Amino acid sequence: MALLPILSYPDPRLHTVARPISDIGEHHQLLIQDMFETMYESKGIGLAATQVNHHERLIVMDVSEDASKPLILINPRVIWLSPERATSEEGCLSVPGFYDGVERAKEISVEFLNEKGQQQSLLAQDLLAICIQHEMDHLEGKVFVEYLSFLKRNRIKTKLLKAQRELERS
Ligand code: QAP
Ligand code: CO
Repeated sequence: MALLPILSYPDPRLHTVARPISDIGEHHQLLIQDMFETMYESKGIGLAATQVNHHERLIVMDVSEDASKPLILINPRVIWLSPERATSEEGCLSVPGFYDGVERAKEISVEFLNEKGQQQSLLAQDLLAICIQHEMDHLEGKVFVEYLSFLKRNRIKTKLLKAQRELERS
């Protein structure tokens, strides 16, 4: 097991479109374990492979309070989005310390493969539905700050770049 470095916005690699996984191999099982360890250690509820600079269509998440409901989504596909939408406060392990409201579908139905390569489907609501949409955006190279105004996004970009420069100097 290992903690993986997480790419921080505005790293251009976060805008990579991930490729589908055609064969789930041993290295994917290792990557999944490392992604869970990294996510739990950082107190996250979702992590896309993109965020650890691995550009395949793989997401790990766990929206439970006690790290008891790990969920692995490989090659997820949206089947249905509810017309009903809601705004909720989002954050991102790649945008540490910043949170803002994003409007998304309240419910989502997705199809995906689990870690054994078995086809699964899931109808999700509320936080899980939001998290799936947020993480699927990462696989398309999209970060939640792209839904915010130019002004807000630039403020976040500048602050994160400054924080990263200060880390490099120390
Ligand atoms: C995406 O985000 C999400 O800034 C997952 O300092 C977030 O796990 C979906 C985190 C909210 C739906 C609602 C962020 C941890 C974790 C931070 C995360 C931080 C420490 C974010
Ligand atoms: Co994120």
